[in-house]
Amino acid sequence: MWMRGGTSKGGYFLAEDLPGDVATRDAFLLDVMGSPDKLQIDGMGGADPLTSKVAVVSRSTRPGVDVDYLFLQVFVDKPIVTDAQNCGNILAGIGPFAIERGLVKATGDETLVTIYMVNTGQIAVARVQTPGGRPTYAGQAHIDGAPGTAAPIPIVFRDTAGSSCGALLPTGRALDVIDGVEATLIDNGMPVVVMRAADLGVSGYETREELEANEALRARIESIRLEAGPLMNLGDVADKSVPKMSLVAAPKNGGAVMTRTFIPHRCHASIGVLGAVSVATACLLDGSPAKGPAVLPEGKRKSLAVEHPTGEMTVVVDLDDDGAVASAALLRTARKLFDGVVFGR
Ligand code: NQM
Repeated sequence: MWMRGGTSKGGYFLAEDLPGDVATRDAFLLDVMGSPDKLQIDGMGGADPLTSKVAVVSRSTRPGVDVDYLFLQVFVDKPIVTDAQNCGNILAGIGPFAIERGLVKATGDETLVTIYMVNTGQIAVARVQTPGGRPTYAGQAHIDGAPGTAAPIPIVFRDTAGSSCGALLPTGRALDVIDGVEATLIDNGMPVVVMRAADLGVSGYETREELEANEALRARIESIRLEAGPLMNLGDVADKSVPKMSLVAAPKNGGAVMTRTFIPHRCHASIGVLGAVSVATACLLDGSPAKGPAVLPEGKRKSLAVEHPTGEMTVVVDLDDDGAVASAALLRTARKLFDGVVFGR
């Protein structure tokens, strides 16, 4: 099934429909997407990392969990399929897909789907609209970065700290300096290097296209990323899609912080879901370069609008008694686009 999940798009497969052997599976998925090729002309991919994504879904055997979701990023211009990151946008389609495929039974007008995210070993709970026992995609919820409105799919994340890096702050500090640039190396669901845009010679309010055309900036960001990878317990990240690189500035539209995020080579048209959770968490940390520009509300439950090139994504965080983020929630939508048979070579 092809679906839009949040502000991403990709192929959703039942695990049993894909080759069990990983090398054979990955070769098939490269063919399906048409990679490696900048245009992905010979496949289904949309010539952008945001539209070259795959979800592999199966019934879960874990207690209290409905389905297991493995996310695979298929590189556009390299023959790489990686499970080294999670994706909270593609996650938005998992609940409806699982119900459509009969892995989960609808339980009334709304159905809670508990999802184990295989990449990072964490749980997300999605609330899917199921009037008459079937998922509906029509509704009134709007998310920035996707046109129009659709049925709301609120998602709650628990235990996202240290998803891939083993700790929220893998270096043990909220502030590191790499190549003279102050950064927070953080993982609250997604490994992200958070830096002030101004420290990299840009405002943080540029368009995606302007930033992507800035070769010097991209080279500097990549060199910082390659140094940050091992510091974040990610090893050599030359061929990985993590860590993401987020440049922050003061909010412009009444939100908490402005962002421009490289994922890691293209600049995101908006921001990833778990990427936004990680950036929002950095804004709350004393010592982080993100805290200065951020505008933070009071209280133990904080609604943090993470501004991005096409609007904002609101992350609702609940703090524990120590002021640490205990859980995060946000709103996504998804849409079934196509259901059928896709071919390899
Ligand atoms: O951070 C893009 C996206 C993502 C990832 C990326 C995501 C997340 O927008 O949870 O959703 O950062 O590669 O789909």
